[in-house]
Amino acid sequence: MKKTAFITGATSGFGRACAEIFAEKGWDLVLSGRREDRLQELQKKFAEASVHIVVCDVRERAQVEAMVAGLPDSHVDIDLLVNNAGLALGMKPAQEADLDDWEIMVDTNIKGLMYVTRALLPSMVRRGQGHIINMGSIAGSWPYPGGNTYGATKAFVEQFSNNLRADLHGTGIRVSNIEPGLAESEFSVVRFHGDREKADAVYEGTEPLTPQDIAEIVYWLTDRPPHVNINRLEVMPVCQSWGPFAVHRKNE
Ligand code: NDP
Ligand code: 8X3
Repeated sequence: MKKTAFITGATSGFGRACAEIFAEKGWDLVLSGRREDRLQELQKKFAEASVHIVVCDVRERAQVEAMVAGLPDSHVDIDLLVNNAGLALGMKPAQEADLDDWEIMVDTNIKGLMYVTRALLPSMVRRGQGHIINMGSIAGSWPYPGGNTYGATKAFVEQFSNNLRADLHGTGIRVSNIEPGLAESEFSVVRFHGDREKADAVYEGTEPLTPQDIAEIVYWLTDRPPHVNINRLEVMPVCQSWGPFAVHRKNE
């Protein structure tokens, strides 16, 4: 039976890699993002698959509602939602950070994810099937200097995922939260407002996760037997682990 995946943030990084893997596996796709040229390019690239593209800024509730209300009959039954659209902006300490950056992260990573989920859930519940895979982050569990609001938005994603599972008890719908660590995509270029040198420095001398690594995990989650729900899955590259607690000393 044909299945349909709805992927937000499909124009780059993890979302794009997910689109590739699900197209290869023969799924139909709904791909969304703000950059229309990239969505069109993907639609051409996956000519073999049935791909519906929608330009949508997930921060805009009316746009999200229109996107879901406007799904064509061929793509209306969504088996998988990959709530992936998201971003980090800035790495300054809280006392210096730009409040506009904070608001954009809250509007995208929290409110956008809420809007898309709320719009798609009723039809999943009606059909008694579906899987929501949210893109959390290690930053949702582990604090680091400059992580402030970004980490807090991903902590929301983790707890929202758990609470969705509680609400969806008995419906047959699965919910998973993936929590990746260091991964190379456009993430750091966006985080540093287009400063490619700073972005490249994040990955210098490392072997980070790739979007393909994450897409394979997303596919694997969907490919578990229907009675199996992976609640959360944290993944880091081998080159990444934890540091000691920071202790400020009087002579510093
Ligand atoms: P990219 O910057 O490569 O991709 C981000 C995607 O999100 C783009 O397709 C972008 O599309 C979309 N997006 C951003 N803002 C909006 C918006 N307002 N409306 C609609 N779409 C939007 O980064 P990644 O692929 O790395 O990130 C994907 C997710 O993974 C994010 O949620 C991120 O927080 C998370 N993550 C990333 C990690 C990393 O190290 N890379 C690690 C852990 C989690 P467009 O600009 O076209 O709208
Ligand atoms: C992205 C991972 O460690 O840069 O979510 O916050 S990290």
